[in-house]
Amino acid sequence: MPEIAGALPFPYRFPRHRTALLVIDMQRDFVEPGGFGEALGNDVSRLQPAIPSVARLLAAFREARMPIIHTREAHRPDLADCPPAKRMRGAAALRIGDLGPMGRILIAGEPGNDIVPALAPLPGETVIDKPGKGAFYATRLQDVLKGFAISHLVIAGVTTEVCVQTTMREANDRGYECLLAEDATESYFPEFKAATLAMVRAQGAIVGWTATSEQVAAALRPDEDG
Ligand code: TIU
Repeated sequence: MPEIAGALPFPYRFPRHRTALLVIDMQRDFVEPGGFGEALGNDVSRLQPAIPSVARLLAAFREARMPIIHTREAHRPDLADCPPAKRMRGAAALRIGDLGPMGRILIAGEPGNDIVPALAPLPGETVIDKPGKGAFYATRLQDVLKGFAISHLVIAGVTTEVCVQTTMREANDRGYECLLAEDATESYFPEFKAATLAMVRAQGAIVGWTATSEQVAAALRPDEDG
């Protein structure tokens, strides 16, 4: 069974045929100017460093022919799946559903809601739209994972302490052995990213493990014990 000896807080072993890559919300809405992230007042350039690292994970999982699931935070055009509490919170420049430079903010099918071109899903990869922060809430994610007989998840994406951490905790409670790829996730707040990585692996991996994207990719190479 492949092992990431350098994973924290201790080595992570994963069965090759029961492990999937889960990429959270690598969308223009969060990563590019003019989307939801910037409307909330964030410096979206802070998320850019995750892109090449997520690309490294995608390449490794594609090469290994292991399942890849992409999520998008996306609401229906009629906003029926967007609680007013989510839409009206705070003093955003543009709210969910408003028209911005990349189309309507956080609405399925709009240009800004797409996954960034560098990380575009390939045919055969699963794409799941989610109305919440956690990817299990009100989605078919658990059914998809059951269909692939998945027990282990490598998790990447943005933002670390919002949609990524929520999803990782949801997955942990559902019995999945989760590893968060340290350099393939980013936050608008570096201190929140650091705190999230620390709290995930504290208390004997209370939520899961962390490792770099290169450590994950190295463990997937064909010369590794499979
Ligand atoms: N605002 C923020 O940090 N994140 C989100 O709203 N969604 C995700 O993390 N995808």
